[in-house]
Order: sequence, then structure tokens, then C-alpha cells
Amino acid sequence: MLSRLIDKFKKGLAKTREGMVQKIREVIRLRPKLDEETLEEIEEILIQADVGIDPTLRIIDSLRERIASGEKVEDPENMVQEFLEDEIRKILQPEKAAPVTEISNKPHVILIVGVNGVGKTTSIGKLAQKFANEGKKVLLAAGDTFRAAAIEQLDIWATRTGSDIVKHQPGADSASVAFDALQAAQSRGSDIVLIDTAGRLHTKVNLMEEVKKIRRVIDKALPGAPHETLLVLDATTGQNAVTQARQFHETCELTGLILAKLDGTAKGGVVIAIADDLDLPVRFVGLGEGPDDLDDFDAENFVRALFEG
Ligand SMILES: Nc1nc2c(ncn2[C@@H]2O[C@H](COP(=O)(O)OP(=O)(O)O)[C@@H](O)[C@H]2O)c(=O)[nH]1
Ligand SMILES: [Mg+2]
Repeated sequence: MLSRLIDKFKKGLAKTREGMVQKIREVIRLRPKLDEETLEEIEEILIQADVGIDPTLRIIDSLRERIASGEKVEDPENMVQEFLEDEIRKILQPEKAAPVTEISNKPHVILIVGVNGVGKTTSIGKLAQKFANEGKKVLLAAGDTFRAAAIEQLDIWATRTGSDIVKHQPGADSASVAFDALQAAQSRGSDIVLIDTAGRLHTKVNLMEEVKKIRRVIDKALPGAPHETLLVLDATTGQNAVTQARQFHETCELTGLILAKLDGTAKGGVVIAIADDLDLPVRFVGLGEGPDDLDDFDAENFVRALFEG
């Protein structure tokens, strides 16, 4: 189970590993003397991999100190790799301490937000599959009422995962879809409610206000809900994902993140930038488009997958 997960992570992170870890190894192989120029090249590689400016500068500074300490380095390639692994693990550590999705509410309500096209609906489908696999009764709420296609897309996931769905006509008020979904969930005895929403730009005030309205209505239908509000980010957007997370966090009371499309991107370092910048756990990562391509995020697996192989 664990090794299957690591293999999946490894596959998903292959491009980030090539663009970051393997490039750093090459640099050191060519310039085993860990001088200022080598450090600058490593710094450049980390920034290219979207590790973020601040964490990169801190990592390089402490590497510089370590080198200046005069310790005899037998194998510079190995020393730097282990050093980076430790530093990255330290940055991701709070993630590890974060609580896993605790399901003590019935129904447990998860609101999903994010900008257009990041992978919200697909992530909901994958979460529905994950919960269905655990024997839970899942209800999906088609809160993205902007386009008929968005409702159909969620409907397909409902069928595929054997979940219930509450949907209204295109153009309907998404808060009322959420309200109806919660009433339906309570009368049908659903375990999990996953609420889809329309993509919104974090810069558009009225759309962000709409999320607040949805939240208020949900709380009215079931006091205390939503129990989780997860922001979906597209890993391929790199540093832009960090900006989005910051702004959504200000309005939407986020409890965690889903990092979609981590497969096939060379920008996987963004996980490090996000963990460094925000006090928010990455709960799940998307590693493909299929129903089983969503995994729990685990810092240790991430580091292992990034550096091994
Ligand atoms: N490769 C890959 N594609 C994904 C992932 N998650 C979503 N997608 C794709 O991204 C596109 C947009 O996804 P969608 O869920 O409709 O985004 P939404 O607008 O936020 O609801 C679709 O083509 C999905 O198949 C992922 O983890 N990996
Ligand atoms: Mg959608």
C-alpha cells in the first residue's frame, strides 16, 4: 500500500525530480567545489522549480553556513542532497502534524472552492470515489450553476461513484442548491456532502462574497457546517497558486488545500512554497484525471518521491 503510494508519487513527481533534484546533482558533479557560483546555480534551480524565493534563499543561506563551517565533505553530491531533504522536510513538517480529515459529523460537509479550471469538479469526483471505497454514503451538490456542462460533469461523477446528487437548473442560486443538498443529506442519512462551486477569480470581490453567502446558508441548514472548506489549486500554475491561496484564505476560512495536477508538472516545488507561506495543510494531491488519482498528502512520501530514483 505504502510502496504503491510512493510509486505513484514518484511517477507524478518525475518532472519535478528531473528539473530540480537531478539538475542539482549534475551541477555538483560538474562543479564538486561547493563555491559561491555553485550555490548560485543551485539557488536558480530551486527558484525555477517553484520552491519560492523566500524558502530558497533561506535554504541556500543555511547551506552556505554549513559549507563555511569547514566540515570535511567527502561526497558533495550526497551531502547537498541530504541537506536539501532535511530542509524541505522541516518546511513541510507542519503538514505532517495536521489532522487527517476527521469524520465525526453526519453528514460531514466539505465545500470546494477555487478559480476556473483548477480541478474542483474532478477532485470532488475523486473524493466521492475515495469515500465510496470506504463504504460511505456520499451526496454531491451541483453548486456550479453557471454552465449546464458543469452540472452534467458532476452528474457523470455521481453515476460513476454511485453517489447521490442534488442539482438545480443552470443559472440557479448556488446557495439554494447547497441548502437543498444539506436538507436532502439529512433526510437520506448521507455521510458526506461535497459541494461544488463555480470557478471564481480571487480578485473579484462579488464572487468572493458569494462564497460567504453559500457558507452562511450552509450554516443555517446545518449549524457548524461546512466542516471543511478546501481550496483546489493547480500545481502547474506555480507561484500563482500561492497568491490564490493567500487571497482565498482571507475570505473563505479555508481549512486545507487540494493540490491538483501534480502529475506531469515540473513545478512540484510549489508544495514547499505553499507550506512555507501559509499555515494550511495540503490535504490531498491530484496525480491524474482518473477516479483513483487522488491521494492523501504526506510530507515524508513527498520528500522520498522527490529525491529517490
Ligand atoms: N493531469 C491531471 N488533470 C487534472 C487533475 N485534476 C483535474 N484535471 C483536469 O483539469 C481539467 C479541469 O478540471 P475541472 O475539474 O473541470 O476543473 P474546475 O473548473 O475547477 O471544476 C479537466 O480536464 C480535468 O480532467 C489532475 O490531478 N491531474
Ligand atoms: Mg467545475
